[in-house]
Amino acid sequence: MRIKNSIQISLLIALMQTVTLVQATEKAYMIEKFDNNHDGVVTQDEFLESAAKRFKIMDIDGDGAIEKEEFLQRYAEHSHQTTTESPVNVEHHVFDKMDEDHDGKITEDEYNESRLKWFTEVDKNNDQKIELGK
Ligand SMILES: [Ca+2]
Ligand SMILES: [Ca+2]
Ligand SMILES: [Ca+2]
Repeated sequence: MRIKNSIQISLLIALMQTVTLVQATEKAYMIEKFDNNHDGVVTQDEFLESAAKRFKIMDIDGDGAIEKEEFLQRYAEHSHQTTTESPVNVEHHVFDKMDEDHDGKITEDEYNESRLKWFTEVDKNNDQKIELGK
């Protein structure tokens, strides 16, 4: 009984450590990508500004929405340039998450909303800033 409990506890601790690690990595990623003025902090303004720019880049045919083909094409180009460690099929998952009404395209509203949601999730202390160690 005692042994079983301690195994459960160590599993729980391992799980919590993983979650913390994921959050720290996510913050580092956001700071690397969105800290436009390189002061080590990503403000909500900086983040949304980058999001708007990114939306225009992703919308290859300029019709105001990111179709899945556009998304996958840009994603492939991007991940080819920066990293080869991207988990398989993560781009499909990301697209589906952003395409809230599931009509196969991400409108600018859907894009901004999902970006803002992401920012709010990472911004745990709700000061509209993302910085490491907080
Ligand atoms: Ca900054
Ligand atoms: Ca488009
Ligand atoms: Ca949609």
